[in-house]
Amino acid sequence: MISQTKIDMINLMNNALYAVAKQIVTPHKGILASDERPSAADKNLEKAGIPSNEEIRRKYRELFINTPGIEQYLSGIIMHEETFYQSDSTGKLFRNILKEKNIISIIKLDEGLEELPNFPGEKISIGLDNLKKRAEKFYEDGAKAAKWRSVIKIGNDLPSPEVVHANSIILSTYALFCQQAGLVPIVEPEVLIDGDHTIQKSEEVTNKTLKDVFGTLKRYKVDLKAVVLKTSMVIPGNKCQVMASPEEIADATVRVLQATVPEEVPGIVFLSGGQSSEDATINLNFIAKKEPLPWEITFSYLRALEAPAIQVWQGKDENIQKARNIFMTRLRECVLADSGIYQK
Ligand code: 5MM
Repeated sequence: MISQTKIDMINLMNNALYAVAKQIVTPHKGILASDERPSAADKNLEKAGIPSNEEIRRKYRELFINTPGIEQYLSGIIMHEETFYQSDSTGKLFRNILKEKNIISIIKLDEGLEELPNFPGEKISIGLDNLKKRAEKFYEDGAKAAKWRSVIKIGNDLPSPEVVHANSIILSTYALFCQQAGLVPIVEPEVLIDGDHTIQKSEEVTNKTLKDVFGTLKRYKVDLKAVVLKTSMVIPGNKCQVMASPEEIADATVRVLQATVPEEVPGIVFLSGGQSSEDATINLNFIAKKEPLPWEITFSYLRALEAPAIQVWQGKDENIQKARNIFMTRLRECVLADSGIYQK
C-alpha cells in the first residue's frame, strides 16, 4: 500500500508539473526554440555568411537571450545542452539569466534522428538510452520542461504506419521519463514540409500522426494535463503547385487538432517548419482567430523568429542592437498573431 506521505509527494509533484505546463502556454506569450544541435547551428549560421564555432554559437545565443524585454513576449526558451551550460560574456549562465526573467528553461532531450532499417527515407528519433539520468540531471540544474522532436515524412507511400507508431512509442517513453523526473514534456511530432504533397494530404497525415501519438500517450498512462503538444500547421508541401490560403490552413489545422488532441492537454504550440517568417505569422493569426479552442495556443518558432535577426547580425558586435530590434519586432508580431490581431 502507498503511504499517505508518498501520495502527498506525488500530488505535490503533479501540481508543480501542471503549473509549469500552464506557464509554458501563458496567454500572449510564446516560446523561442533556439535548440538546434551545434552542427545544425553552424550550418544555419554559415548559410547566413557567418563562419561558426563554439564561441560564435555562444554569442549567437547571447544575441537573443540578452535582448532586453523578451520576457514580455516569451514564456520559455528551448535550449540544446551546449547552450544550457553556457554563459553570457559577463560569465552569467544563460539559464540563470532566464530564471531572473521568469522565462522557463526548456531542454532539448532528443539526440537526433536515425533512419529505420527496412523503412527507406523514414526516421525515428533517438536518445532514450540514459534518458532517465539525463532528465534528472537537467531538472536538478534548473530545467522545468523538455522537448523531443520526431519527424514524419510525406512521400509516395510515406509515412508508413509502422514508423509513425514507432515514433509515438518513443515520444510516449520520453514523456514518461520526463514527468517522473519533474519535467513537463513538450511532444513534437513534426510533419515535414518537404515535398509536393497537397494540403489535403498534409491534413490526412497530420490527423493520423496525432491520433497515433495521443492514443499511445494514453496507453502509456502519460499524464496529459502535464503535456504540451508542439505541432506543424497543416500546410501544403514546399514543392506543391497548389497554394493554400491562410483561411484554408487555419481551417485544416484546427479541424485536425479538434479531432485528435484531448481537451485535458493544456496547450498547443506551433513550429514554423520552413515557412517564411511572414507566413508563419499570418497563419498563426488565422488559427488564433478560430478561438475559443479548448487549449491555449501559441508559437514555438526557431527560424521564423531568429532568421531575420541573424541576417542583420552577421556575427558582428556593431550589428547587435539592430538585430535585437528586429528580433523584438518579430516577437511583437507573433504575440499579436497569437491573439488573432496581427496586421501586416
Ligand atoms: C530545426 O531546429 C530544431 C531541430 O534541430 P536539430 O535538427 O539540430 O535537432 C527543431 O526541433 C526546432 O526546435 C523546431 O522544429 C522549431 O523550429 P522551426 O524553425 O521549425 O520553427
